[in-house]
Amino acid sequence: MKITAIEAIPFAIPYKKPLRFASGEVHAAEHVLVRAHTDDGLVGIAEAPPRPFTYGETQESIIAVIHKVFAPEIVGLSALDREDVQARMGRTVGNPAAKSAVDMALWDLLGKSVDLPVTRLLGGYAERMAVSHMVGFAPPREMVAEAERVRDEYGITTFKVKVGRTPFSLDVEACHALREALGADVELYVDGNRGWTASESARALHAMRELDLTLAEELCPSDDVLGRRWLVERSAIPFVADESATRPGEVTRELLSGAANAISIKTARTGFTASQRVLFQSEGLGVETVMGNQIDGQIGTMCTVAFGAAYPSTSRRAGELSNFLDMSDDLLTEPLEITGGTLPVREGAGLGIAIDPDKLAHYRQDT
Ligand code: MUC
Ligand code: MG
Repeated sequence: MKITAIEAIPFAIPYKKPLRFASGEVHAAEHVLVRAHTDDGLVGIAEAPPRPFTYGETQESIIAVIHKVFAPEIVGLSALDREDVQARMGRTVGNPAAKSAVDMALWDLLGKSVDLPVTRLLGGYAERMAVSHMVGFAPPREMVAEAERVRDEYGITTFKVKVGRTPFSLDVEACHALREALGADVELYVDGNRGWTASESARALHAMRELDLTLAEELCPSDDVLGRRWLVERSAIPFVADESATRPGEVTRELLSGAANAISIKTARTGFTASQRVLFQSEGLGVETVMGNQIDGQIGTMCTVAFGAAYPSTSRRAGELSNFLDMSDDLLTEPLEITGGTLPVREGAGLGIAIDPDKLAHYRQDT
């Protein structure tokens, strides 16, 4: 199982409609397909979605760091040497999506080598994950129409509403409209992507206190250290750290400093190996986790399902697994299907997915 090559292939798939939120907007999935090859002919795959506004990575930087820094360190190791791979990639700071895609491609290889699904190797707890849908910025009527369509078409009943606009009354109005239209039976929570100050966040939460929101995520920046602690102390609902807690050390810092009391786990930025560390550390500290979405395509979504379904605490609440619905197409031979508001794990070896060569030829940008 010696690693012989790591490929990083840029591809671009347009969105049917852009996703807008406080820290940016996405119009196309300009991602990187990572393929790890071994001397026994196996190929492991994963996907890296660059989010420059959150982590500073671009499609170009992901390809460069994989080809120029990580591949030379990793080629020649066994695909089983995952901790050695982690240690070698860990010498380079940052680059979370690039590191994660390499890690998950190696797990896919591992599963394929023993003919078992990755989700079973990780923990094998559940067979499916409930799906939470992310509703981006739009006039309230359009946000309501989108949520109703997704509920009616896919059976999804959990919604994460993007907030963080100025004035905050725009978002308060949208959340009220969603609760009124969708009724009491759906779960609603909010994500501000650091768009508000602590005092705006407090006022917005107060204005939405009747809406039975279950979580508030990154409403204001964690660099506003005292303001954020003040806000979290007063919040009646758990405050989720997402982009402020991108690795185990940051998770400890955010939780112990009182800047958050729940953690978003995104396999796109902590792969499987570091996501396990973040999960076990969160469980040990007694805080809830949510499986988040870095606006992944179907490959990345399958990675989130494989990890989230593997453990009781990550499969307990709905995972953010539906952003791929906004894409006009994808690369898989067998597309993901959300039914009854859930996505099943795949039974096949590794991640249980395969790339359609014609689709890859069509969407890749390096030929
Ligand atoms: C989220 O939860 O914040 C927006 C930026 C990003 O990296 O992920 C999304 C969703
Ligand atoms: Mg978030």
